[in-house]
Amino acid sequence: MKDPVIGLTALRSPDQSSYHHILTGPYVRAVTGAGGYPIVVPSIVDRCDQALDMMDGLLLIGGGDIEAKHLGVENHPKAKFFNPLRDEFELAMIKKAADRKMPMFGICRGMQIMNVALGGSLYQDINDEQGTAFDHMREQTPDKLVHSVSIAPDSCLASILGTTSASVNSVHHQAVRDPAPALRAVAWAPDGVVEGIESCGNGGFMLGVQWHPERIAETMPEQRRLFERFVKAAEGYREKKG
Ligand SMILES: [Mn+2]
Repeated sequence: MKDPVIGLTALRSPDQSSYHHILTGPYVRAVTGAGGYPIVVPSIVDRCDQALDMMDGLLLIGGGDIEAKHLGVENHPKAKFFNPLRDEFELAMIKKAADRKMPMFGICRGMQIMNVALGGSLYQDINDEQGTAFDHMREQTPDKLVHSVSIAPDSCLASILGTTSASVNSVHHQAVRDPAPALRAVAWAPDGVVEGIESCGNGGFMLGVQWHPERIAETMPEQRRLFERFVKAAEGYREKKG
């Protein structure tokens, strides 16, 4: 049997000086390592259905900040690296994937935009708006474990990781504020910043983490399991789809 096809929405150059639709290596390795076949999905807003028809799972990768107009407010002065086309494309993809009950996994920005697409809100800058004194952005390279998270014991996330506390490599200054109605906050940094959201009842699978499991999956089996569980959900979706 062929590997489930995982569509990863492409990263685009933040300054938009480049027309590249990029997928970086760690995501490719993490998906293939979990038994999925990764494809890059470029930001073509009017071809969402064509892309989704080819896919069994949607993986939303990291990137720059989301424009605040999607939250109905003005951009915060510290918000940066906007990519309007990518925002528009991913918001449409997430809504359509949710309608199809396609498994979704959001990483960093991917978790945030999943929450926005499904009706949740964000802190545009956690230091200014959530009030934390902790700098979640202090490590510029997302390989280092920088803070702990506590995980709801009755969550899918805890059951996948096999623990209710973990050290994570999170690099961000925005975060989920109110989870979307369909999603539940299931992991928190010590300062209360949301680091995980999910909905995995009723046969569905939507998971978002604020850290970068693709960067540590090769050395940390519990982080690798996030991809394995997601790919397994994609396999189940494909079987149901027929
Ligand atoms: Mn963090």
